[in-house]
Amino acid sequence: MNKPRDTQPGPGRRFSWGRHEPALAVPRLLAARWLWLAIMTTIVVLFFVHIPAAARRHPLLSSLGDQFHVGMMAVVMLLLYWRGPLRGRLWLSVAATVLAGALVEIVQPYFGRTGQVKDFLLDLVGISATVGLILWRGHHRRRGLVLMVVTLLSIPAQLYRVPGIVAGAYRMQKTFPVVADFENGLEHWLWEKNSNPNLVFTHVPDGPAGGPTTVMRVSGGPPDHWPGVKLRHFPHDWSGYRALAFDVRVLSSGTDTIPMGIRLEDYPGKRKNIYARASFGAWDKWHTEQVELSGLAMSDKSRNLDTADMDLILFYLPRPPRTVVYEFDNVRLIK
Ligand SMILES: [Ca+2]
Repeated sequence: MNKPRDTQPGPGRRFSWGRHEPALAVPRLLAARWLWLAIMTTIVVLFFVHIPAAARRHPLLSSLGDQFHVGMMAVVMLLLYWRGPLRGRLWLSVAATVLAGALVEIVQPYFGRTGQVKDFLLDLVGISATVGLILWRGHHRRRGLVLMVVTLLSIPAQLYRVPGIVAGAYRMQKTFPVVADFENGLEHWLWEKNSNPNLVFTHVPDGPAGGPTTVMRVSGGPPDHWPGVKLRHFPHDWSGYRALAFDVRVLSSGTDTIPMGIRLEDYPGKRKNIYARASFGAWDKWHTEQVELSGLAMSDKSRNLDTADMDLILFYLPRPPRTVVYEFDNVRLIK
């Protein structure tokens, strides 16, 4: 019979490098150097591999995907703190992990991924939570627990929209090629503000067909340059359709035509920050606008919009001189 083993990891005599003992006990498993290397390598690879189209188009995975940064950077931070030249040195481990997180975002575009400040901020959430854990469990400082809890609370704040987005995206798959008619509360979760407009979904007695219906009402004005609304999580393949159509009107006393814009992004253009753009006008009566999709050139003129791999629709007011209130209804693709 084996003697019962101490489940607490002992002081790190088995490690040869570094005089500093991690205050947070090293899991026994990590005594195996190959495992440390394997976990670290896996994480590095995950930051740079191409995300399969099925995953990035999946409403749940694409919404949760960013949050992987939190967990992965927390693990990187722990690995650096537990083993290697920074072993036991909390603040040097923090500095190295922050630097690594920044480098990942800088290098990612060369691997066909998108470097984003948002991802780096999520890295900081993971690192900060880990610092809290080490201060709390390792150094027995209660403020470590506070730091960890407060940091982790920012995650539900980012995730509260996810169930609505997932439900809305699944519903849109059924109504497609109608992208939005605003008649079901679920699709309201899918629209996001661009710049800082006021956005409501409201019932009007005089919709595009003359009768009552629910529409999306947006108001934006100075000092915002591109106040508008954007939509993701729709079915990505528009290649069978000729145009994107929508009903639009402006709520104002005048009869001026208000210049408006639509920006369409395909997935391949994201990392180069290129997109297709079209202009249209709106006035105080409902009318149907159609944006022809074929031959719509990207902003750098390198190619046309890839309608088989669409990622984003953005309606906006280009540098409005005053506040404008406008309404949309029946956003749909037509053949
Ligand atoms: Ca409607």
